[in-house]
Amino acid sequence: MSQRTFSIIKPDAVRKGYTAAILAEIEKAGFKIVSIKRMSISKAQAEGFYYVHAERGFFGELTDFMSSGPIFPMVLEKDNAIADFRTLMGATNPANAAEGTLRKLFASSIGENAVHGSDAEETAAFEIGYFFAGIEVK
Ligand code: RTP
Ligand code: MG
Repeated sequence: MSQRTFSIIKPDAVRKGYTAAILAEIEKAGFKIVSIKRMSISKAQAEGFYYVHAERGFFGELTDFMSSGPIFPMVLEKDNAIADFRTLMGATNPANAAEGTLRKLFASSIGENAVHGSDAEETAAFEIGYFFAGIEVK
């Protein structure tokens, strides 16, 4: 059944000029790009997005990084989009990511790992609503 997920091209990948190459892989894998924009977020906005990780040791580093430069948040659609995008993205640490995955191709470290993808239906709904107004994702 058709499903939506939320993704971000993170600041490291944007800085390195990988945006178009990542979007090409996403489309090649069968995802429809429903909505996308370029923006920068503040540290407080990054903290709100990653609030589930607030108690983790890497939270400061993660939110500094996510607010360090432009990002491309986007909404993607396909059958089984949430799980299939996690597969396309690869393991959190690119050293463990499978061949052909976005993190294997474009990420450099566990902290600077090129892309985000929602991990469940509830998080996808929260994350889409965090970045996009309803009228942008019709
Ligand atoms: P994401 O939420 O960004 O899609 O990544 P994920 O599900 O694969 O990983 P998650 O456990 O949700 O962690 C969120 C992001 O925090 C950074 N991280 N750093 N230094 C560390 O040990 C560490 N662990 C996680 C990563 O950038 C990860 O994507
Ligand atoms: Mg996550």
